[in-house]
Amino acid sequence: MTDYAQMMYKICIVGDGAVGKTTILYRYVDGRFEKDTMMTVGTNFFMKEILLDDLGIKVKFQIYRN
Ligand SMILES: Nc1nc2c(ncn2[C@@H]2O[C@H](COP(=O)(O)OP(=O)(O)OP(=O)(O)O)[C@@H](O)[C@H]2O)c(=O)[nH]1
Ligand SMILES: [Mg+2]
Repeated sequence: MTDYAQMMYKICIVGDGAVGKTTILYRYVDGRFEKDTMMTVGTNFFMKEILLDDLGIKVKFQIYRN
């Protein structure tokens, strides 16, 4: 089993209303197109983990969106 070094990034997604911020996050994090998004109220976040095998690094993203 590989012992990965860990990195954590917090990312904030901001932009004009209805430009597709929530949709692109569903696509990246869950791999699906969510066509029935509602206007996002307040803030919450998605988690995404990727493994960079060649570098032996596990990267965690906490992606906040408004
Ligand atoms: N066809 C298509 N529709 C998209 C795409 N991205 C977003 N939409 C549509 O555009 C609308 C707004 O998308 P959202 O992801 O909710 O936009 P948002 O930027 O999060 O909006 P707020 O939360 O109100 O700020 C939704 O009806 C989506 O289905 C895309 O790549 N293709
Ligand atoms: Mg949104």
